[in-house]
Amino acid sequence: MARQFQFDLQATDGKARTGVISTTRGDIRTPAFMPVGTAATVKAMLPENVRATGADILLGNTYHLMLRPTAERIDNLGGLHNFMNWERPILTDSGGFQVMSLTSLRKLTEKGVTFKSHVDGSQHHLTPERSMEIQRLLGADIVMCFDECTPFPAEEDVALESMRLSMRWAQRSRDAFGDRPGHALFGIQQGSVFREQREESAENLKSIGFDGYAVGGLAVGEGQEAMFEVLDYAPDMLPADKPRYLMGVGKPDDIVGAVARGIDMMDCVLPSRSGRTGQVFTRRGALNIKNARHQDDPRPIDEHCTCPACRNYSRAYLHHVFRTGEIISSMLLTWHNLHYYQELMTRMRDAISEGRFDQFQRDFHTERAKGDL
Ligand code: PRF
Ligand code: ZN
Repeated sequence: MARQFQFDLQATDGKARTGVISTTRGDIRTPAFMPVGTAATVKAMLPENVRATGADILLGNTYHLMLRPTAERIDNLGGLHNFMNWERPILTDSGGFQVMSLTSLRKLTEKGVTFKSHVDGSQHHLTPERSMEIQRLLGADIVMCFDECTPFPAEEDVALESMRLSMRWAQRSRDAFGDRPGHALFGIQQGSVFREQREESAENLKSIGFDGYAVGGLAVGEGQEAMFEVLDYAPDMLPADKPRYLMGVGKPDDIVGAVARGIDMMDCVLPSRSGRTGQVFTRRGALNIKNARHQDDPRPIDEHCTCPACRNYSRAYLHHVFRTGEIISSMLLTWHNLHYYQELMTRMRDAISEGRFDQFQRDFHTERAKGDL
């Protein structure tokens, strides 16, 4: 019988890798970008349109869904895939990161976290065991360990304690997850910007054994230079034959730099959230459609882009619907941004397959440096 979760590396170029993760719900081409569907929707997009941009997998959130509409309700309605009408793979984050970034009143102990809902102030608990249960009820194909994302900056001894807590929670996550054919569990490396701590964390996770390994605790305010410094060694500490996932990253140049350093998967709210604030990404860098300089411009955002926003609408129109607060503005700009991100991933996968990733990187930076047309 074919394995139900499998990662096949197809080519490497320097540290950059391309391959395919096979799951029971379909293949994930890597390097992969996962659009964020926090509340069981990628905001402003129909699932079939998200697929049309080239996405193979979505990210969902334990934290949001446990509060509303609750994991038990989604389970009773046939699981998250059925509930949101997305039949392809879903990865769910485990909740701790969102608890720490979205709630004000919370208490962290060895057992887990207690917090007040940002929705209605009600009290809730999350532990590694409960997070595994919620992610099982949701029906996630890829389940993330329950961890603590160490805040930045952190003193070395504080970061060490935090990382070791995450490693004890990783073991409890593994034990609670059990054996679930067709479902994968990923460990999450922590250790802040400290190399020895990243090493200890990686060794710990490898001895527990996971289907994939995430690099957590980055993109938390340290800046790109410090993040790349960690990515110069952290991915190499993780097994080469398993997917490596950089959580919550990032801008297009962060993604290119992460792939160059051996990362296979990423997620970020940036393309979808920016779509709703008027920021759009192009090969020539980012621009904001609300800027008055677009109001008479008959050209598309990017004449080379094949997304519906660029094929059918002018910058002037997109500026107008953004300024007037029309719903179609969020739809079109989100579509363009997700299309841009997925096309970037395709271009990287092709460049790695063809052994020209260095040239791709040079061209990527040269184009951006030219600025908007
Ligand atoms: N842990 C988890 N989710 C995350 C992170 C993490 O460290 C990050 C860090 N950028 C984003 N999302 N569980
Ligand atoms: Zn476009």
